[in-house]
Amino acid sequence: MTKEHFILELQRIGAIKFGSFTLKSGLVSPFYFDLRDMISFPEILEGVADLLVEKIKDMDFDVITGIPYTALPIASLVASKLQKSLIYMRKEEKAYGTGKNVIGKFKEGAKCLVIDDLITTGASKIETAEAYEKEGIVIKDFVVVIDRSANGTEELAKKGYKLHSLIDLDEIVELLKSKKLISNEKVKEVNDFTASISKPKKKEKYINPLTQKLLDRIQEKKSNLVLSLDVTTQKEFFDMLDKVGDEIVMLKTHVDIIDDYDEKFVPKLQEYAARQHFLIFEDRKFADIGNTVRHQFRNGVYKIADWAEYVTVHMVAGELILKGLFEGIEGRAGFVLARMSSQGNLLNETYTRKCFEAAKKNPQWVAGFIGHGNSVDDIKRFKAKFPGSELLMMPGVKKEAGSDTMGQKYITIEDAVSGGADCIIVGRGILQAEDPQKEVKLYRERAWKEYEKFNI
Ligand code: 5BU
Repeated sequence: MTKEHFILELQRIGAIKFGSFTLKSGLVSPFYFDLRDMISFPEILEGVADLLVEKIKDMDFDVITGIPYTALPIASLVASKLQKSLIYMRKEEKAYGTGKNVIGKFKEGAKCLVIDDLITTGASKIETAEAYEKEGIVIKDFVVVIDRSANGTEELAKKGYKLHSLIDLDEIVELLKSKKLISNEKVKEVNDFTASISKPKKKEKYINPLTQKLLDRIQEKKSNLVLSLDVTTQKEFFDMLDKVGDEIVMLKTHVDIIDDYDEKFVPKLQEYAARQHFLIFEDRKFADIGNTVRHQFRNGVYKIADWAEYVTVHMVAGELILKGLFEGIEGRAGFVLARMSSQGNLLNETYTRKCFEAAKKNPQWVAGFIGHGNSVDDIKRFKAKFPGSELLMMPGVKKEAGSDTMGQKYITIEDAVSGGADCIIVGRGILQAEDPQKEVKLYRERAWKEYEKFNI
């Protein structure tokens, strides 16, 4: 069956209608699509399955799903034709029995192609993808029979998904117009309607003040380089700062590795920060229950909350860690560890998603995420899922990709920033260089050059 024939058949069986239809949203639409009854017409079902097979046969996926109910029988036929496994997610929450949400067999990390009948706004596609991702399934591509959306492709792309459609509204309208099956007046009504719903809604985006502070400092200093000053004596620490402090936007410390830490350390650090105009980030990686981290942050020898504007936070103990840390104090925020750079780390996709959910609920306490990736695309997909305007802070960066002997993995400066890293975090790449002063300039320039391409 050709595409044209398929469209005409849809019209014949009443799956495509032009007239005046009140939608769930209250809007009155000049067209209406309903593919549910297609299953009762075997030749049409067969036809659409063949067209879909042709469309997707070269795509990269392990399993296929269809969104219940309408697309499930279609996906089933397509999967069978391609000899791929079918899985699906129950539409109703299951509160008893096995508790299994996904029906069918798949491996953790399986790439799943999603088939649906229609796309209108893209919102339900994104929900579906997120539900599958919660189950350890990777979603990249959606295929729909009819794209009736104004900007579904863009909406999905924002979240890192690709939309493929068999036919779109324009094709249907054009064909029916050429066959004199709809009037010019109707065509105009359709065009007016799609134009009216595609107007972007203005929504003020919340920006955490500490996110804004870092963004401002990046612009002021023309640097998105964070130095990870992992040395173990105060002398080494401040000698290095003398050489490199002017080039960096932020200094990352591990205060607890300094052998001769004493009460003079923090005032001296603050004096450098003011003079060399960098922000302070203690990479403490808080991970305990709220009450404990509150003390770890505010009390003890280091009293980190007194001087570190940013700290890293693990989400393993649950999102209330953010309350424990930041409730009641001004001018402090966390970078949530959503992905790590070390080999074999246990932060899987489900965990990463939970980090995003926690940040979405507590935007006032999250300035950004720490993250890493295997490739530019991987980082882009990761960043597209950030819930708000959080920044991506990326460690594990060097001039050349590689690894160390204790599990650290490195990607290049250019890959990090072009993938979407707002700041790169560099330690040994600079600290162990023969001439750190020269090296810090090189890192700064290379990262900034790439940053300007994407952010100015
Ligand atoms: P390096 O010398 O550039 O490898 O140092 C990287 C720093 O970033 C080091 O202080 C780590 O503790 C920190 N880091 C990291 O490397 N990877 C991560 O995923 C996180 C932090 Br979180």
